Amino acid sequence: MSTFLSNPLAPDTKLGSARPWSTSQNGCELVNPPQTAEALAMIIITRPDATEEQIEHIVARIHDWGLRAEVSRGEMRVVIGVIGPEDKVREKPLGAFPGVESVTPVLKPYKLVAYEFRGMPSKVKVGNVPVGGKEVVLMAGPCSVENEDQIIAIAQSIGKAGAKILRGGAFKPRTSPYSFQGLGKAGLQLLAEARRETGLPIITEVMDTKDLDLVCEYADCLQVGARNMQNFSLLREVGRTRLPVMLKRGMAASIKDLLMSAEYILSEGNFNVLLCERGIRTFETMTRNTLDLNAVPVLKAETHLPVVVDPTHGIGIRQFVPAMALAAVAAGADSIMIEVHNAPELAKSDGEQCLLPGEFADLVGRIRGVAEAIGREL
Ligand SMILES: [Mn+2]
Repeated sequence: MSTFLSNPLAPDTKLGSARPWSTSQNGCELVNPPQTAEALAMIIITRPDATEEQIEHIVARIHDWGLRAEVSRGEMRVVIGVIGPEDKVREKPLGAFPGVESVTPVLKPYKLVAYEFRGMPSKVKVGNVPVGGKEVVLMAGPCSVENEDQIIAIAQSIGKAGAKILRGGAFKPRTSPYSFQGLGKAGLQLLAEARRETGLPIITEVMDTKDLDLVCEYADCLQVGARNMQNFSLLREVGRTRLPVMLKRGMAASIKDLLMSAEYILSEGNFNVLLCERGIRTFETMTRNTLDLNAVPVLKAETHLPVVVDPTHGIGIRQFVPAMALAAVAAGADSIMIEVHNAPELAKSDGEQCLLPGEFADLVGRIRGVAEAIGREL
């Protein structure tokens, strides 16, 4: 049984011609958008005694009708998500199939990201690392990629300490246009070199649709930053790739806003989405942001997508990052992203909030303790 996401809007559903720009070695390939934005999701839950033939028959019929099916297999039951134009879905007698126990429309404004749509948590694979299972996955690395020595040294130390994914910004969204903006393509190349050296898959931010093709050539996971959470044209474009996407919550966005933004990505056919809580802006001034850990259990209940917490940006002060990382694991986060720098005083961005490699290694041991206490592992 696999809980990995298959893609119900896969290109084999004959939706027209391929887009011109891109296939890369990293699986960033464009497929075509779904025919209608007004999709309805209907959830079919099968009976515990439903046979494999009955399930195959249901899926085949859904395809015959020009609708799409997403099959999730649980211990006792199979959940089949049906997607298509509302008028078309409603007229089909989905409850008439042998083996069906219930048919329910997803009434929430978000459909494909809703927990009910799969009826179980999803795993998303970043490179060869599954996020969303029993293991709490650590992502770490510098805020910005600065030079070869820096990124290689940090990648090696975080890998040795137990991180499974390397982060690093090549395109940096900065509050000031006069601040360091990132190395761009050279930064991506350095990340790829660090991946070769360490075997760690890489996550890096894409800020603009015009850079997407380039970033896709290098990244194992695309990051859409907090400031771009409602950049809908960017969301649609990353939704047309097949790379995993980590979507960060905007600093003034509600949990529902985050889910609706994720829906944009899934509606384009890319189900490989991670949601990231990274702190919201409140009246508080003692910390950079307010890390909203409420979002973790709420998201885990509302969506099947894995949840990442970024305590570094959430609190913004090195000394307090470990406490919030531990709290995030306790709250149920599937992954923790932490900024680490080997010489924070020289960092071109966010030096005041990144951990030193030794501090990170120390934190990993404590995260393991919390993970085990709540029945998870590292
Ligand atoms: Mn940063």
